[in-house]
Order: sequence, then C-alpha cells, then structure tokens
Amino acid sequence: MRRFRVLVVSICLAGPAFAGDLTVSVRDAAGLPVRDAVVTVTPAAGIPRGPIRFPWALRMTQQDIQFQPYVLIAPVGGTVAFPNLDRVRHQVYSFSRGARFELQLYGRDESRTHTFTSAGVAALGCNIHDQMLAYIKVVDTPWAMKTDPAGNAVLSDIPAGSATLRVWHPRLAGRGNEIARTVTVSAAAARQSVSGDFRAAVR
Ligand SMILES: [Cu+2]
Repeated sequence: MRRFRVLVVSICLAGPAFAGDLTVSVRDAAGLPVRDAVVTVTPAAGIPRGPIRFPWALRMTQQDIQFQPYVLIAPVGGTVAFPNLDRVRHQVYSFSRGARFELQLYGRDESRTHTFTSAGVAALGCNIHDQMLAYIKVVDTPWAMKTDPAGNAVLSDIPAGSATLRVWHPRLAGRGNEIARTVTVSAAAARQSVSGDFRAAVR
C-alpha cells in the first residue's frame, strides 16, 4: 500500500498538469522567414533536473571544406564530435568567450570532441580555411529548437505558466544577437511571431 502511494506521488511530480506547444515564427524586417534561428523557452518555474538530451546528434561535421550544420544546438555539459570527412586536414577553433578551444590539425576520417560546460555561443572557424564558419549554441533548457527553412520552430510539452522565450541568430542585431520576451504558455497550442533586424552575412 505504501509502495502504491509512492508511485502515485511520483507520477504527479513527473510532469505538470498542463503542458502546451508553442510554434515560433521568425522573420526579418522584410517579412522573410529566417532559418537556423535558435528558439529557446525557459519556464519561470524552472527546468527539470538532470542532464538535458536532444534527439539530434551532437555532431559538427567538416565536409567539402565547410562545417555542417551551420548552427548546432548543444546542451550544457554536452560533448560535441567534430568528424573530418574531407581529404584535407582541418584545425577547428573557437575564440568565443566562455567557449574557447582549439582542436589540433587532424585529417580524413578522424574525429575530435569538445565538451561545453557553460551556456553561450561558440563561433567556429578553421585555421586552414578562412571561409569555414559555424556556430554551436549551448543552452541550459531542454526546450530548444532551430527554425526550419520556413522560419518556424515548434516546441512541445512546455509546462503551462510564465516563461521566457528567446530567439538567437548569429546575424540578429541586438545585444548578444538575441531577442527575449515573456510569454504565457497554456494547455492550448499557441503561436508567437518574432521579427528582427538580420544583418547581411559578414566575416
Ligand atoms: Cu579547414
């Protein structure tokens, strides 16, 4: 009997009574969809304890003298693999504050890893190939998603209540390349539109 009661209590604590889905649409000043924006939601009530896991691979590939993907979302504490699929060697680095690291030169079909210990942004480059550029956005919430080519990101099962919605993109004008707003998540599916100034690509 006692065991049964413990079970019931743990089910109640396993999730909020209500959770909602949020579709976020990101557009530039001209109204065009922005892909590869990182949308995060942090409930005011906090996030679940324990390591954050995402369904996608924590992998930043080098292929055809380019990083793939352009933007990768990784959780705090996550270890990202950097496989080199090119015939040439690469020397990957990030000089970003809080995410500074350098992987020594390595060749085809070799890989290295780096573990990101704090939230922030790592702008990646290669010491050999100036044109290589990508970003790893390290987040401390499990509700994180990149916008698709139509500029949309869907975040599911967010606990109902007040939350902070953030949109980050490397070319988004503003402090930290980020826009933040407070939203109220309800059990019903909701939609938020975020528009901002996105500067032309610079290197
Ligand atoms: Cu390179």
